[in-house]
Amino acid sequence: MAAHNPLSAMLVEEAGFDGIWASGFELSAANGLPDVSLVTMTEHLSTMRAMAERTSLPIVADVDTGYGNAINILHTIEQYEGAGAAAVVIEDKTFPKVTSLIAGGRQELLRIEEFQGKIEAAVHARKDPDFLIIARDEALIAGLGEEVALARAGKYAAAGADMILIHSKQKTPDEIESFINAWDGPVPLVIVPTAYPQMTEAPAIALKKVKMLIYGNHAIRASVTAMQKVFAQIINDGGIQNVNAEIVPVSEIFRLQKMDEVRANEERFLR
Ligand code: SPV
Ligand code: MG
Repeated sequence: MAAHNPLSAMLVEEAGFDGIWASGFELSAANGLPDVSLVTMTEHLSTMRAMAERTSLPIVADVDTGYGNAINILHTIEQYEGAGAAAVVIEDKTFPKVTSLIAGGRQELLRIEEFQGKIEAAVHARKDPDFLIIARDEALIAGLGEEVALARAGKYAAAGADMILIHSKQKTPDEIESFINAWDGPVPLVIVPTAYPQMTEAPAIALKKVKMLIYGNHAIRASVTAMQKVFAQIINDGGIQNVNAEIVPVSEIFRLQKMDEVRANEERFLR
């Protein structure tokens, strides 16, 4: 499940998900910005590190295009692995990228050889062999068709990617199902079913080759829904007298902040 700050990451963990997606889209939106390579590596990395400090779940870091070329990737991997990520997803777009789900987006892909070099650099740079390098194939997003998507995915696996994230913005699962069925490469697949939510976990797993589903933006969308609703009610009511039923009590925030520990520590250490 996506998260954009430590609190949302903590809620992901409490809800029972088994991993956190440190989403570039969510962090961009949380900063009031479009997801077009405006958030810097420093900003994303520090958010990711703060999430890792507050949760114990594995974090899959969305590093967009990797913040540069293969040389920059060497540094990116060192930094993200050092900050506690369990995996990175690197996408095969040119920098600056354009968010994938936008209709009519300008989607330019990197030369295959150059992206292979980036994946090879990422594999070379990791210290722990369990740190996953996930190559993100945007050929379907760019409208290049299944044949190109399969060819690119095969080359990325050959370059050493541990998994292939195949993204689609079709409103039905047909395109992704067809890719999954045609994929006979040596590594498993990751999907992001935002545009085709009919593809739930059971049918995705039944297709055998999918080993990870990413819910890409549901934390930020849930937050926006909640804030829009409650803010409108306060404006309409001319006060906060009716919203308590709609929102958690302050005590719930204290619980998440671990104020009980602060109390205990006060008793123990403050003299
Ligand atoms: C993100 O959440 O930042 C993603 C997924 O990369 S998507 O926005 O669907 O491209
Ligand atoms: Mg992203």
